[in-house]
Amino acid sequence: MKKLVYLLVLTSLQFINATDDETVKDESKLDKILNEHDWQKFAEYEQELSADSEDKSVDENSNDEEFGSLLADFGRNFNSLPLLAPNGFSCYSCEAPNCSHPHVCAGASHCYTASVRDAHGEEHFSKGCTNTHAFVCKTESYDGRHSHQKHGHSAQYSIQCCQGDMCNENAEFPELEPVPVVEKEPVPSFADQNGHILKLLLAVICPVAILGLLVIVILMIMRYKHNKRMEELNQVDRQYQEEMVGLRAQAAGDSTLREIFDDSMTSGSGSGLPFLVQRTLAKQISLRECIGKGRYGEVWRGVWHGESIAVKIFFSRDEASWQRETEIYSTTLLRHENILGYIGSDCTSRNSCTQLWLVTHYHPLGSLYDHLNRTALSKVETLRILLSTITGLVHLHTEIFGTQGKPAIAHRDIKTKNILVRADGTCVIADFGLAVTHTQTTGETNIPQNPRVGTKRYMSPEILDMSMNMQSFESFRRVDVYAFALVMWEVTRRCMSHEGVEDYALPFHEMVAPDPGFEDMHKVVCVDGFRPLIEERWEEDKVLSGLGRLMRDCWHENSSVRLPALRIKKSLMKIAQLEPKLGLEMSE
Ligand code: C9U
Repeated sequence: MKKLVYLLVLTSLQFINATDDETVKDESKLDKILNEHDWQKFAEYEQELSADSEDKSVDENSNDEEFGSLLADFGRNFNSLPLLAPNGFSCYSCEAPNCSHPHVCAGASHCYTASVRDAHGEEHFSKGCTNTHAFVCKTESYDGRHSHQKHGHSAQYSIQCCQGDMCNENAEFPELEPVPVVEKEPVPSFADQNGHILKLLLAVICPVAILGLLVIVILMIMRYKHNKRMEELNQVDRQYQEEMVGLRAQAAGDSTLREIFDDSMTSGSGSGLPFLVQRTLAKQISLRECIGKGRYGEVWRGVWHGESIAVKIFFSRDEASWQRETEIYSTTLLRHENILGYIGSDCTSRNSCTQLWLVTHYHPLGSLYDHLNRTALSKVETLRILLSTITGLVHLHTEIFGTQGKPAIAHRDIKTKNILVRADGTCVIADFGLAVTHTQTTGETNIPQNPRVGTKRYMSPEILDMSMNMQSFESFRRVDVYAFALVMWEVTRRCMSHEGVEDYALPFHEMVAPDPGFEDMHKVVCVDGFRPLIEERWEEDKVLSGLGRLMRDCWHENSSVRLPALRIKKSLMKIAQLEPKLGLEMSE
């Protein structure tokens, strides 16, 4: 009997397994039981199955179709097992495969007569007792039309039950239908499964690999471009340096700044360090604190050979300014006490970013703008600032002939933020990123290609109304003079007299916003013709009134009426003579 039920269960579960992936593990379990012919395990398995079926019948939502009609029968009928004979029936019992050795079994709820054709086509006939009526008797016969998921063929069976002592004794074995032709359901082969995995991997790996490759290519292109740009910049740098006569390679090693500068002053026509020293400048400098930030980039105080230096780090978008400033400092004799002292330029690559450095002397008092905001000035201090600044401007504007000469240079961005205050109260002019040069002998005016323009607040009327003659170098000088007049106004406001002093203010502070546009400035300066206010207090003071008159002559609407820098310097010296304390100190 057990063997029969076992065969039935097996064939049933083969079907279930063929339709439900989750039960695949049960199938292998049963396969194992089958192969081992272990009846003990089978009994346990039968119990397990009964329990499972009970669970499923409790679940109202269980989908019978999913489990096949067979399981539906199992589930529903288990709960309603009829207990007809309290002591059970006696049945005729004979074992599969050919119902040999008949005997009598007892205590059955039903007697059964069964025919089974197993998955290999072998027929088994048996009779016997059963108490799992629902499991055995109410099971529909199975025609084996569904193929086994693994083997590709299935078993058939038919079973008849009866109730009554020995009711199955003369019962015929139920006939099984002929073996159906079943289409073998394709079982994916190992190679097919591998193919799927391969396809999946390819679908994931390929895009990732392509993306990675693309990123690498882009990075390589960027790196190539960056290196090329660096090479170009180095080329520009080298070009300037090659123009220096008698260039001498010198190690920065143990020399002090002064020794190096003294040497570089006598070694060529440019200012700053010898080229080879400049190449390693950035590596030798330790940046200490950021002392300025702006559209141009940043300014840092650094330490080089134990001395403070200023480092201007340009944004790479303002490369033109770095290039121009380096060019101006390198090719012209710009070493002057009122021009910011140049040490060198370096372009380095940090984290694949081009860093453009301009290294100069460091002035602890900062810019004139900072200084004026901080302190009110005595007349001596005022005149010292103005005289030293105009002296720097005269030097710039003047062409010097000869081997130690220099072209005339117009600054184009004179303002208090571009003037630095030395410890002795004199000033130096900085920022030559926009400078224009002119050489009389060739008549050539060199205007750099630079998208940057001067500071709008300090723009002269002829720039604002675009009437400036760019062909004439003199026009550029006059633009500087106009801007210097505004600087004079800012400084003079901070000069104390008996009547007091004004707070620091930027020119046109009452008329335009903090960052005025070109149109705003044009309206104020050209259309309305405004100029900064000459304070009444100034009229009461000889020096201040003199300065007032001078600035008026310098910001004249008609640029040709404006005084040349040398004339301004002379006028300032005349004013300085009114100040006895200063008269003696001022030379030249
Ligand atoms: C920000 C304008 N600027 C200042 C300096 C430069 N630009 C510069 C120009 N070309 C090449 C290199 C640098 C500059 N600054 C100093 N000294 C300095 C010291 C203190 C300050 C600013 C500048 N402070 C700013 C306000 N906060 C306190 C510190 N020396 C040389 C050049």
